[in-house]
Amino acid sequence: MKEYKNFIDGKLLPSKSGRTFENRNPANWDEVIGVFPKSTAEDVAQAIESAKRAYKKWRQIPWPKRSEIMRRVAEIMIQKKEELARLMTREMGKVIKETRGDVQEGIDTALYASIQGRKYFGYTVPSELPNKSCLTRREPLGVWGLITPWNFPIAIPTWKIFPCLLSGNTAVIKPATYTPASVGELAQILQEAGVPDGVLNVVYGGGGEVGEAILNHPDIVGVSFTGSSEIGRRIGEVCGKRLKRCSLELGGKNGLVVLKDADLELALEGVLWGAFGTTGQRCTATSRLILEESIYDEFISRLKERAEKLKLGNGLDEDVDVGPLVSEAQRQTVHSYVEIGKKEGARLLTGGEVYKEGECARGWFYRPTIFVDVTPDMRIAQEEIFGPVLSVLRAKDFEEAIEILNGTTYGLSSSIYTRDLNKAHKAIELAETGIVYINAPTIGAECHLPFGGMKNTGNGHREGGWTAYEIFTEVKTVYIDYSGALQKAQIDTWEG
Ligand code: UN1
Repeated sequence: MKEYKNFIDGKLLPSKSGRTFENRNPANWDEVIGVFPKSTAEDVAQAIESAKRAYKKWRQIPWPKRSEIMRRVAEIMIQKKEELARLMTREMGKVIKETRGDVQEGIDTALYASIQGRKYFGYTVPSELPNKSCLTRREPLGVWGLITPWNFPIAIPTWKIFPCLLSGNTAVIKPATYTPASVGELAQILQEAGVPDGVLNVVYGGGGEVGEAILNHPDIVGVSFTGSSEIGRRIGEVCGKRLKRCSLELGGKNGLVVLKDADLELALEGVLWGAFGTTGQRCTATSRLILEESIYDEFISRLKERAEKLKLGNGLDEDVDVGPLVSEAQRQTVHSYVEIGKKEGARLLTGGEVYKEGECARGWFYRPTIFVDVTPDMRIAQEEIFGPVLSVLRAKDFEEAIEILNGTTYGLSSSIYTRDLNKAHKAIELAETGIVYINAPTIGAECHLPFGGMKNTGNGHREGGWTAYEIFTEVKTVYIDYSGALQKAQIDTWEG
């Protein structure tokens, strides 16, 4: 068990409150991973103060130089990949193959940042007046608040930290209380790679105290948040009132459509991975399966058989397919949705219960669960469950499938399995989601492409790729007049 401290101005400091909290292994609740400071508004203010001081110098370091530091971050992460993955499996529960992928996503994001600094282009634009040039450049904003979730303990923090810092901002990050260790280790890697003191600060604790303190602090210029729509609304409200920039990455109720002409075996594998990978705890998880009527019975019987073969257990075991849920509370939420589904009249095809065989009795395991005969108005077809629960709906044809697909308040990811090129293209056009997959499940976003959703999934920003840099920079428009005379736009003409 390791004792972690806040990371402020390059130093490891206890919380001024003297209070701490534990982080435990969801696969074996007896195992304590680490002890963390329970920070207060005072700790947050100190972290913001240090980020504010560091900003003055950091923003003036040329982008390509900041990029070099990001390359070193990637190199250290490559060396520590296995160590970080194992720690992540212990603190979060997902299986080791996936935590290796999570770290890899962080490495890829650092490598992307390492080239972005040399190619983050502005525009040069002709002027309407002679002897005058016009251009745009992108500038950092100042000190950011980054608030991250527990389901991708390294990847999502890196989606925010790396573009934020590369752009010349400084930051205070509050990782989720279920997975604080991954960000704690990441901060040490950044320091080792040469990120100057105060550029990244880490404070630990709950949203009510630490999150609110970050959000409400007048020196925070923007907040980037990934988590629930409920908290997202609260953050948006405060940022709106205070005119702070705000990027929100919220829930999903992602649908996967299988049309009758699809490769059913391929679709089956996609559904299992999309619905039960990460124990269903992804914002992009496949939580609705929409089947065209004529394949419905065959597909669900094959799906049941395959889902029941998935092996549950401690994610450090390479043969395990599905790890535990992150916490007891999460397991209770999942189970309460199972009760809701039953009451609503959906038919439980498999699962629907806690799994406690052998060593799993010490963890928060839940059987992969499938409800069939779900109708679009049911709560299990509308609300984000964030667990291994799949709702299967029936569609009479392509048109109805798309209507069901779009019939939720969320709009993150969608997927269509078909061999019909025309239908695939029509689905791409009609899907009301920020991400669309053809013949692949709703998960599997790559770090160099925009990531985010429509409708209640967010507020229009996109993380990932070049678009993440739009979140963390302001456009500055520059006019350079080299005529030596006063020229009046819209009034003077080129004839003089
Ligand atoms: C999330 O769903 O919470 O697309 C993030 C994926 C990952 C990131 C998912 N690369 O599945």
